[in-house]
Amino acid sequence: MEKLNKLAIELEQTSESLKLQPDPAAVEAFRIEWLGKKGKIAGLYATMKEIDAADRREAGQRMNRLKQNAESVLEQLEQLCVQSQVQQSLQREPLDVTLPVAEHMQLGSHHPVSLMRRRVFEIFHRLGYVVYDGPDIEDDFYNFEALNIGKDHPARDMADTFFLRSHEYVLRTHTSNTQIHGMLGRTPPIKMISAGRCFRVDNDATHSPMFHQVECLAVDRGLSVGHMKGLIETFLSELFGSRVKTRFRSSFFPFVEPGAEVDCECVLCGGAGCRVCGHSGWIEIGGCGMVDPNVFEAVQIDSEEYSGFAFGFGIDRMAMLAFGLPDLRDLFVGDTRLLSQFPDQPYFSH
Ligand code: FA5
Repeated sequence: MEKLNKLAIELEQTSESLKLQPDPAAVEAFRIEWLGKKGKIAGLYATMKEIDAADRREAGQRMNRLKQNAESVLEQLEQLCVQSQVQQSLQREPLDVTLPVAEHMQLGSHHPVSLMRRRVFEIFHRLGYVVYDGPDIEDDFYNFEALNIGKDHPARDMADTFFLRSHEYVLRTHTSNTQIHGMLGRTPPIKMISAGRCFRVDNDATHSPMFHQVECLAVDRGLSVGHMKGLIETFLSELFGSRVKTRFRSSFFPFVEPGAEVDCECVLCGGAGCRVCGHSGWIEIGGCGMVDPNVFEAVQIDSEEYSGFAFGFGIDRMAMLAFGLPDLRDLFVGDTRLLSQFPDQPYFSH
């Protein structure tokens, strides 16, 4: 009993002194000295057999209490150590989250192609069109076959294609594949818009091997060329302002009939003719037309009941016009000196 009393006092004193300066090494030493296998508490339990049978019960209870006290002291000391370490590191590395950011920090900016795509989506969203996505890697059916571009069709040469895995898959050559994804398994009315990367073996001031297109498709009863032309003109004047002249040129795409190409006046020369527009005064931005009955057949839509129109425009070309860029490929070099110059609202004033 005397030994128990002495140890209880010693535990209290040790605990007080350790709490004054919590230190992980001293706390570990405390654990070993008091609660370790050969520690003071274990030593105390070993003396149990020497105690008179009459006192054993009380002695056992007091030993258990002492052990519990030692365990709770250990827990407190460990918590104090963590707190003191946090305090010390705060003093060593003061962190003031209210300070303004360093002046030399450069903020990123949106890529001109992203700005253009966002603006196009905004316009079509207001017109009630739904945004669809489509894969960059496409199989023959979606990129060619269902779009009425048969195996031996010369249009496959027109689109100089990057083929994958022995011609089974292609890097999509246009976003018109999303027309097929958008129509298959759906019943009109359909009003969709889709944008993304396209790939062709092309390389000059107005052509890049990787470029972006936006595709629009509307299918319903009674849609006509007039609806298509009205929509394209509304869209382009929303985008570029009513000052920019546009024109439609009759053209051929296997998936539309009739088809046309859409040109905008070259902003770099104001229509006078320059190197970028091939001295024509116009820059082609895309193709359009009424959905061909063969395409409707491939997606099981009745062409007797429904008609539709579609167009696919080059987003990079539109960015080129909006920002007055002389070479479209500059957009993909990754030079931040160029890319950081584009404001969020770059469009011509109305
Ligand atoms: C097509 O790709 C058709 N799928 C468009 C279409 C959709 C027609 C729906 C009818 C109905 P085209 O090959 O003309 O058409 O390309 C359309 C536009 O994509 C071009 O006018 C141009 O703006 C852009 N474009 C095409 N190739 C490149 C390229 N290599 N680099 C940058 N832009 C390109």
